[in-house]
Amino acid sequence: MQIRKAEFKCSSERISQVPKDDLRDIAFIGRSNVGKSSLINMLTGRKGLAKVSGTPGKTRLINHFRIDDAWYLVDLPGYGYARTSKSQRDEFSKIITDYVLRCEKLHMLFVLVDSRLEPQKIDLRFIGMLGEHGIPFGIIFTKCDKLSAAQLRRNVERYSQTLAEQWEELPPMLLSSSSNGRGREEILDCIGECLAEC
Ligand SMILES: Nc1nc2c(ncn2[C@@H]2O[C@H](COP(=O)(O)OP(=O)(O)OP(=O)(O)O)[C@@H](O)[C@H]2O)c(=O)[nH]1
Ligand SMILES: [Mg+2]
Repeated sequence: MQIRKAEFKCSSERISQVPKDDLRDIAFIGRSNVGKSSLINMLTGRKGLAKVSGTPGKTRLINHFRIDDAWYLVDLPGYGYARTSKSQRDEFSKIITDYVLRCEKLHMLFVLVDSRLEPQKIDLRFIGMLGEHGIPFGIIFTKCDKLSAAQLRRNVERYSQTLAEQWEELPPMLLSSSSNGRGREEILDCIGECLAEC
């Protein structure tokens, strides 16, 4: 799939403010600083479309980007940033859980994980919550430019093994680098397939 047109639509503080049309959302979530906003810029080929920062917690709202007048890419705030998670009970902020569990526009959620790290408990808890609620999701490994091919293979394998302890069927798993464009075609094709499903 190709992206021809990408435009910022709106930022929402709560799900009652998201666009009211019937275009579907493909959303990115993950720990603060994992590279959600960077990936949106890489996929759309528009460097400054989503705000990127080296400081975690940059994206605070639900940001809708309208793609080819046909669907939305959605940039969500990160989780796991110390200042926003007071206790385990509310480690995922209300804006995130409301959107992910209640927003009917959400068609597919990609959980972004840092390819350099072993499976992080907070990501596994988040993925567990998706499973409990039957939310369709895939996993995108970010910052793959920072690892050797062998390290990357090892880390992805370890992730698959960890998920296989809980899941009979593994979700789609894709590799990416916003620095060198790796994974662009595969991710867009995966999104295209998701959108082709009703
Ligand atoms: N080397 C490398 N750096 C990356 C990649 N993706 C993101 N970064 C860097 O990681 C930092 C965080 O990127 P963001 O895209 O702002 O991360 P985010 O997940 O949107 O962060 P929050 O909005 O704070 O939750 C920035 O300094 C990016 O330049 C990547 O694929 N490779
Ligand atoms: Mg961001």
